Amino acid sequence: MSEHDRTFVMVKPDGVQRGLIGEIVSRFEDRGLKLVAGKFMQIDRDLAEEHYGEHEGKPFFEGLVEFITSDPVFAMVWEGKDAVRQVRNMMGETDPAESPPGSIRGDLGLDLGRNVIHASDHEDPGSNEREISLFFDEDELLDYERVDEGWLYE
Ligand code: IDP
Ligand code: MG
Repeated sequence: MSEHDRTFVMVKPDGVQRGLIGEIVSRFEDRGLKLVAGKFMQIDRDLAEEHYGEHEGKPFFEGLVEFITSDPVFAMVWEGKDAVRQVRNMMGETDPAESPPGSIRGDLGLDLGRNVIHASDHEDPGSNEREISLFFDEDELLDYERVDEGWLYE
């Protein structure tokens, strides 16, 4: 399994409130990615500031922290071949308006500040591991085989 990587994904408060957890989980399951951890939780300010630390000082930072801590989120870890890049491609661009139809943000969102989902960035190597360890303990990451794995990979 060493050629497979893991990525951190989160349905943001707008996605939870709009009843989109199932839709979003389905897309990753259907793609063949494997769910290895999941947690329904409300993020506190410390965790939010650390998670979005790269954006500290930007004009949208305070609003982003307030939004992400305002209501529950669904945090997950997904595993698969090139998972970090595949999930970013499925997610679309940061702005839903720039996201193609067929992508999660392009199908389910309209506004930059309410873009439904977070996923680790393949252009920021190591962000996946950093984000996974911020949200999950090692023993919460489950190691198992999906029954269809033999048909998903050559
Ligand atoms: P990403 O979520 O596509 O990785 P980032 O640039 O890392 O995008 O920004 C993190 C989050 O901050 C975005 O998903 C979005 O919710 C919010 N954000 C980014 N830029 C803006 C902005 O200009 N106005 C409002 N919110 C923003
Ligand atoms: Mg980002």
